[in-house]
Amino acid sequence: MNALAPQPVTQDVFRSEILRHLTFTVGKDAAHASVHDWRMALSHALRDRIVAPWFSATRRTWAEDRKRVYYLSMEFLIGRILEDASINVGLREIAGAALADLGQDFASVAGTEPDAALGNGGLGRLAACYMESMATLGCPAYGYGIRYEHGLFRQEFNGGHQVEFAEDWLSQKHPWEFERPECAYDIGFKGQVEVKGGRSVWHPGESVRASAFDTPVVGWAGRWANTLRLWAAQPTQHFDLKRFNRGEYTAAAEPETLARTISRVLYPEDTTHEGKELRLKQEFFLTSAAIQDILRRYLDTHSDLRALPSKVAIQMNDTHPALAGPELIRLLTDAHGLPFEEAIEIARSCLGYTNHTLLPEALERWSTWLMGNVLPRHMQIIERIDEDHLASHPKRKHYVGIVKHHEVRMGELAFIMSHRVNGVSALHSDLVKERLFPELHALHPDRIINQTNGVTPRRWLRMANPALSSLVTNTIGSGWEDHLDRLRELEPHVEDRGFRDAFAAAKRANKAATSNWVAETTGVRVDPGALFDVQIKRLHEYKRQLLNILQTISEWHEIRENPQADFVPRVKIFGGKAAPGYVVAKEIIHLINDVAEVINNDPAVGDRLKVVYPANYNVSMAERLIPASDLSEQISTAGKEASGTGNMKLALNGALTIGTLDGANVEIRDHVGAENFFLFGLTAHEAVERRNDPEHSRHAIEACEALQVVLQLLAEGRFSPDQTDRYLGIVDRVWHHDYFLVASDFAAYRDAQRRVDDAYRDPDGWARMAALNTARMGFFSSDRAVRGYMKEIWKTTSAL
Ligand code: 26V
Repeated sequence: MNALAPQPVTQDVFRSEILRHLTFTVGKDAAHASVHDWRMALSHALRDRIVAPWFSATRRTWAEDRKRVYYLSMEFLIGRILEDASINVGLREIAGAALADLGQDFASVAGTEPDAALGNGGLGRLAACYMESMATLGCPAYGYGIRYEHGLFRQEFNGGHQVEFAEDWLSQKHPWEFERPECAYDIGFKGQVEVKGGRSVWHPGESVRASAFDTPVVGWAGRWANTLRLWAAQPTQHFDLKRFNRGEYTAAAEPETLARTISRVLYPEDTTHEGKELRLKQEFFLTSAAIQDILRRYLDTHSDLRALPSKVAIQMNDTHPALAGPELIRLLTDAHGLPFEEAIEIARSCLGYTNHTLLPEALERWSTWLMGNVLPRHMQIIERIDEDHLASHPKRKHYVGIVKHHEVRMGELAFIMSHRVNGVSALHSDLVKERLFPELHALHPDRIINQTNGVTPRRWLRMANPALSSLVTNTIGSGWEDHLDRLRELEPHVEDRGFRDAFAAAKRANKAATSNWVAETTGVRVDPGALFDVQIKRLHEYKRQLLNILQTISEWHEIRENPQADFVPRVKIFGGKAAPGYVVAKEIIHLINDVAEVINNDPAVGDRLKVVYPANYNVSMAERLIPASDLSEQISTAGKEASGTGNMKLALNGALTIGTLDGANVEIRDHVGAENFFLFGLTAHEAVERRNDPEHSRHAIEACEALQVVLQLLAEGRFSPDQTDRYLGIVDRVWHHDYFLVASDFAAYRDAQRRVDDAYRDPDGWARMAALNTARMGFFSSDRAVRGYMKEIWKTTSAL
């Protein structure tokens, strides 16, 4: 028997394991342990249970010499780990009971865990879902990222303004990671390139050490576990004792401070590229450490680098790790002596690139000056890749290529260096072909494919929504957690009144709990019977939180104009952060808070309309709000949201969508049925056409009296009595600079909200539609998405 295989766990066994860790790992006596101590003890007891599947998975991968997937991402937006891990190893109930035995409450203990917020939004959370699905599917994989000391900033509101504070998740010990000081690589920057005996030798002018920290990621039922390897930057030079002894204390610590800057903080911009040297260094730091680690592991048991693609698949999560191509070529040629032409083919066969955005301001472009200065050898290789591509495609248009106008375009680099490029929803992948890379697509018609995003049902249904999960299990049995298509079996039950009532009751219970939470966190009392209308996502003009708040103002005005009319009570819930430098987004946050202040304190409105905006939206807040949502706001300007994944989580949890034909909304609507989805607005092609009319907003405003009223109220300062001109800028933008077509879609949005009200007036009809959403969302499991990547991009199979 395997000595490492742990005893089968009973409540008593697990209880004593918690106590053992409390004593020997935490060093505390039960009588004096704090909630934090209990969390550490519980986490270690659980971690022990993950080590066995982790070791056996790793051993099998070695023994069977399996192809491994390497997921390179600057962001992993994990959230809390404890409860999710306990569910996946099947110990959630036992852990709860064992803790109760010890006088502790599982939710209170788990609730003290800080979110691992190593990401901004969609792209980072997708990486976390895919890690969990790769583990569930038994796909041997490593995630590679950066161990930021400070994750995404903490948001507070002060007088309605967003204020940012440094996030500090590592101020407490992180119990899930294993430090691997023996696994470290030097990462060079700057310096010169010398040609010696026909080979290029790069002599970096600076270097830092990338040191590994491993976190196991366990899949459903504990059948498999992979590694998330995060790199921390450390100085290569040792502490300068001579300077210290001379009394130069700060100077002695300088190299250390400098090196650590690289993994100090996550960049909080998720849509605007700034050509900052530190960001480029972070990207190369991650990429070089990962590629060195991948080659080291391969060469441990193989010697022929030509066969690398049979054992290695590298996925680039957007262009942030796009230096993977040049870095792999550099190591294959400069360090291992392969000819350039072979190196480029090997690299391309290993690499895949996922595009997550079409927004021009988000596309990474580095000046050739900065690239040449920070990474001189890579700049040469990039130029060579570009020349090689032009030579193979002599008809390539003069404006196509990687290096243009003294800039390196990372999208083109990633495209040319990958054997597959994928978009993240059907519509987005079409737009990647049509709008982003039309010429490269013509030259490589089979390269761009689609892999529609997905979300993990373990975290986003089973864990976040125990009420609905129990109903599902009681109705169709267990097993849906890793076969989400089985939710279809709910459909016949939807015709059953008892099932619909139970479905509505689960939603109602979640709303009641969330009402209490809203009162505690915002001070606003909301009616759990009201329609919970939820828009939770990063603040961005294209996501059109502005459209939502303008419609809210319109609704408020109507209630005041027709106090006797029969309004459907609503709670408008907003959540999300703005990039600290994004002035317009911050103005919209201020507006939402100002509008909330007026509406929530208007006695003429009462419980018919409330607006709440709890600060510091993060993964944990999403887990709280999504199960309590009735209406999911997915109202981006068509053509701008690559996919969305919050839209999937909400629909899966029985929220109906009000949305445009954008990103994955299109496919969600196809799956749940057009009659169970509130569609409105211009299509992606209509939006482009609409902008050809230079007066599009004026025309839209003149045609819509309700919008005129709203803009008038704003201009009068009705929501900013202390500063009546505060929102003139917003009013002016809607009139004259409305690139995101808020005015053009306003009337249609308002009509759609009317249809929502009408539908909500029939509670049973609403429950039917909501239940059909849950029943038909199985396609959007990240297991399906990862299977797609395995088959179409990584060419790998499950080890299970
Ligand atoms: C972009 C940039 C631009 C350069 C500066 C740093 C930085 C950091 C992150 C990003 C990523 C933005 C792209 C992104 O998050 N896209 C979202 O990806 C989701 C997953 O595919 C998708 O559902 C969302 O629609 C898409 O906006």
